[in-house]
Amino acid sequence: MNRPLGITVNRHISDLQRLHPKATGALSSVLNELIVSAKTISAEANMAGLADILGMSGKTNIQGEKVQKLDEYANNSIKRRMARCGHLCVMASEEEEGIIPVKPGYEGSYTLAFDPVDGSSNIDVNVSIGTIFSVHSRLSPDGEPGTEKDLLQPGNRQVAAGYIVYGASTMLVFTTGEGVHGFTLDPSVGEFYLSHPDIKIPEKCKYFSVNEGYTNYWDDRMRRFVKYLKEVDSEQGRLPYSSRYIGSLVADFHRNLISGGIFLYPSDKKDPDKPTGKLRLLYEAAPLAYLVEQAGGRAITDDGREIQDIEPESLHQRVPLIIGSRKEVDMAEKFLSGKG
Ligand code: P6P
Repeated sequence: MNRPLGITVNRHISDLQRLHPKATGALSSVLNELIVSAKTISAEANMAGLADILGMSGKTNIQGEKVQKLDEYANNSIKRRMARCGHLCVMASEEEEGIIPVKPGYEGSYTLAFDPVDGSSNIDVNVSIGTIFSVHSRLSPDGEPGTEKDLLQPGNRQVAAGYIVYGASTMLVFTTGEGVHGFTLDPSVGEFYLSHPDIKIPEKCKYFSVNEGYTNYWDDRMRRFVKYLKEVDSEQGRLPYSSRYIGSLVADFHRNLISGGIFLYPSDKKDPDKPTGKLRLLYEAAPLAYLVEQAGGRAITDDGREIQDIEPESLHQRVPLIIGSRKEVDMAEKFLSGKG
């Protein structure tokens, strides 16, 4: 069969690098190594449901090998591969409390923060899950191990960010500041091909995504905004927005990015330990905020701060997140500032 001459993600990355004559290729190498991990995680994700059937339940499989839960597998896969890529100085993972050093002697000029498998509770019910990553340039001197300070940088200083969504197909979506581009994995050849060049989030917002089960825990202004989204506005001839909430951040974000939508995970009073909501700044909100802004959207907290401007204070800091089509995020800001 004559396959169309698709643009592979490696070709796309080298085209991006050509835009920067002074580029050393280090960032390209970080991205290319991450892509290898994405392919292995995709293969495992497709097998995750079979673990029990294939006698791989429990902690050891029939070969006596330790069977890892998918998020543990994904974390180890990314951590081990990236520690040796030679272009990172330090990493942070949703799965690890502290900073993750790179292999001594392999220190490079970038940092990597990642959520290896976001939404892992959805694996057992076969709902799409995702890996999210964020790259910054180091602040500390080259040649030394990186520090936590290298990781605690605001989203507006990211040099790359993206996610892989493991769904009906596996897609990689990322930005290096020159727009957002989507690639679909052809598992038969193990290549990601450019399938969604220069993604722009539609101005026409079709969906709103929020867990309405927590309505009683929200601030009243948030309740009023979500009520507004569900109302018919005969003056403006507006019908209600459609509600879509998968409970898997990458899947919800990806649908809204492609079709137009707003996702909200606001502060709530359901868990006194998580007053500012459940989602993390460093490796969830900030990378998705960089992507959505590159695609023409917006990302704020529920007290009107731009996600990208927040100076992180800790690796696993949580933030409220309102992200998606710009007009609806602007509208949310109006309601939340009491003007809606
Ligand atoms: P809730 C998955 O556990 C996750 O971290 C995100 O992927 C998702 O958006 C959110 O939590 C769902 O949380 O409280 O609505 O179940």
